[in-house]
Amino acid sequence: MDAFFDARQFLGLPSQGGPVDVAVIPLAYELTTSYGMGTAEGPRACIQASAQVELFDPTLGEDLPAGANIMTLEDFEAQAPTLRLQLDEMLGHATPWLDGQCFPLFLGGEHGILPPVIQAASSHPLVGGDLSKLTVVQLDAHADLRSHLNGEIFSHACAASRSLDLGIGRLLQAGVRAYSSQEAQRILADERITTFFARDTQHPHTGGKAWSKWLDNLRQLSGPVHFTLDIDGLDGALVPATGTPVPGGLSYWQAVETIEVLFGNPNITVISADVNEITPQHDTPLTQFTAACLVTKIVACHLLAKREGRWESSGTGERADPPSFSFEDFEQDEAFASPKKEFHS
Ligand SMILES: [Mn+2]
Repeated sequence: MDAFFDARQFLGLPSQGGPVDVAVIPLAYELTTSYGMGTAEGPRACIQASAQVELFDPTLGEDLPAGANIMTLEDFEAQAPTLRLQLDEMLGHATPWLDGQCFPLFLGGEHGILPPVIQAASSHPLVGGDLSKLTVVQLDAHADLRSHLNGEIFSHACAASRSLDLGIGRLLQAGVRAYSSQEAQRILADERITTFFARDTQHPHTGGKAWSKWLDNLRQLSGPVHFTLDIDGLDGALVPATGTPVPGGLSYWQAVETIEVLFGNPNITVISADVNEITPQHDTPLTQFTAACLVTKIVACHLLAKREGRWESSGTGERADPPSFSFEDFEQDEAFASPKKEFHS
């Protein structure tokens, strides 16, 4: 048995002790999943699958952990009796890691983990309590812009709407190919949103042009960024066990390119990321292994950005006190809270 291998840790790498460079934070959470079940077991399955991922990243040019201290936290399991109180619990769990000292990488769990992670980012030194400074970059099959799903405003299908309601400055989405008319209207009406639809970027003849435009948008960003990767943004063939696999999605290399271009932009700091909607696949580890490969890519690109001075660490201790906030008092942005009946999905 290899003394340096620990199956409970991402990539099997035990924490080195001392200051943490990357925190891998499993959020086993599944309360509002609408179709396939099993996202609560996804983070652990991804960590197990990561044992088979190569430690060598050609862009980084060396084996992970590449001198960094990567720490994998124990599974978070919400205890509170109501959904909103559980979101508060998740917020409390996430906030200490958004201190500007380390890079937190959350593993979900359903996409409903996004609003507490975004709220936790508000106390990051580069955000300083003003979420309008934050851009969210999202890969997803779904726009996640519903006002509610079956009456639940904190459904995974509303993750992006709730992040906008919390006050983020911009939302960039790609891979989107399953959405409602109400979501299509919000994309047009809310100037903070830029959506690249999969039917354009994956088009057999003109897709390359649309994809280049997406990458240009990433290159033009500035300021702090949170990256949210719903693995159903990838083509369903790559992630067949995810809750709602959808055909016609992004290729693996498009997801990799998005990560490399994003972390390569010298004008932004990716302060945090999440990879969500991972569901264990039992007949083959394809779904969780695909997720583990992309999580590894994010870690490698973060470490490269840090090494090359593109990651503005805010280590001077200037941190805003987390604002007093509870999801119990949360109200939707009225302009987009449609009273219309939603169809089931
Ligand atoms: Mn999603």
